[in-house]
Amino acid sequence: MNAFDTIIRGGRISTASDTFSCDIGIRGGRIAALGHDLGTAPEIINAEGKWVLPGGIDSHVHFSQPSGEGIVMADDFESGTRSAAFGGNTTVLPFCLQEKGQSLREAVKSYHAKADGECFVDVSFHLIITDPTDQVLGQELPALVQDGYTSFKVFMTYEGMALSDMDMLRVMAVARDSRALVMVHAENYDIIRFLTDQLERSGKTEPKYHVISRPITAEREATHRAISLAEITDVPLMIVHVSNREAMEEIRRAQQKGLKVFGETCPQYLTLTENDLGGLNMEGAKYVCSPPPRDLSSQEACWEGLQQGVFSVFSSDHCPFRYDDPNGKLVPRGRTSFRWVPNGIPGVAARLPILFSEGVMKGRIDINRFVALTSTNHAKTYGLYPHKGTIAVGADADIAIWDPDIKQVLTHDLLHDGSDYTPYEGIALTGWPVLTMVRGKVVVRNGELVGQKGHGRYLSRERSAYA
Ligand code: DUC
Ligand code: ZN
Ligand code: ZN
Repeated sequence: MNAFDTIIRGGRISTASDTFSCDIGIRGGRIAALGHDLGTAPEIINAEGKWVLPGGIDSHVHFSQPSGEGIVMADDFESGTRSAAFGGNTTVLPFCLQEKGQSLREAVKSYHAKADGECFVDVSFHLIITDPTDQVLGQELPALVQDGYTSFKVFMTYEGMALSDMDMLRVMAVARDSRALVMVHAENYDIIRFLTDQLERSGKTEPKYHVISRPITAEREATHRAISLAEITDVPLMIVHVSNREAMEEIRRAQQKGLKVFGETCPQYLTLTENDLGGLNMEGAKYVCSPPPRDLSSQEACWEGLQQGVFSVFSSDHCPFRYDDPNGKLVPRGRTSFRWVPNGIPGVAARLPILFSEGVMKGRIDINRFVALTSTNHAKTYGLYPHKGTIAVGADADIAIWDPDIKQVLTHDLLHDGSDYTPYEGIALTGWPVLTMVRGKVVVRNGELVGQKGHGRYLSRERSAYA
């Protein structure tokens, strides 16, 4: 009998802390040995000349999320996790949205029904709290944290989703008491409403005005306020999808004070600008997301945040809608005002190749920081480490093999999602994930889907390493 089911031979392995060359012996879906001369196995994967990295963990994606009347999200759990695998990811953390009036348990049940048997990679849910009733805060939330739903997101903006400061404090206090982590969408709701009304009154309704309606000031103020509320309640806080320097500096200041405040940025804030929303007709709708892309100096600030550790995670915020579709970006109401254009862009498969090429290959970050930002820190922050997020004996064999010599222009057909475009079309990339393995099973090999739907499992999570 062979000691291993699979051996990955001859690759250069990088983790968040080290780089070394050795073979990987895999047995029963886990890494069983790292070394040389591991013998033979039924499956030998030749990784010579390739980089062998922990599979990507994308801790910020949206699949099958209700998005308003007449709007359909472009990815369900099947297409979303398939696309994730093509982009070198082995685990994703989608959101489970509580609808107003819905019990959290019901919401969780309905998301499990959407995901069960559909996934190509492993998944685990964050909860979105929109209706923090006494029942939700007093009973459901603590019980769900106990059951492994150990992080939740709250919104400071959006009709029907925005929480008051009082409700944020109440949610945060429950998170602290049950040792959960709170994620915040930080934009000032009233500033956005005020500016949107003003823009509409003066006929400024095209997608490009979306950016004007959500200025950096609105994001900076809400970031500061969310941090203050977390300081008062003594809870670990993740500010998600940070787009600019002023918000980044708020997070840095909190970290320097010793607060458990973390930051996330995303590919759109490194590669897109407000000018992308200015396309003719409705083309700009392809780039409508919140917070919006800013300018080149904001991109520089986001790179600085990644380089200096102010941002510990780099996620896609994959929130996909089809473009040429009346149930997507071209919903009829959206032509009357940017207010109604579905908010969000796809990116689950593009995230890693963009950071690999723009970050590692261009010398902005080293490969160890790449692994930390795209895998290890997600696992630590969201209670999946050390089963996930590293290459070590005993860890799940969740591995992406990268060919650093592949050069190609990013096109939508490489991404295999349910949308009909990518906002990153035309970016010239160096490096590409040529194999994605989830718990020892190859899911994508050389651009071919070889994994089985249903191999992806639901992961109940431990507490955050920071809670
Ligand atoms: N927030 C997200 O996290 N994703 C898409 C839209 C939004 O506002
Ligand atoms: Zn958000
Ligand atoms: Zn999001």
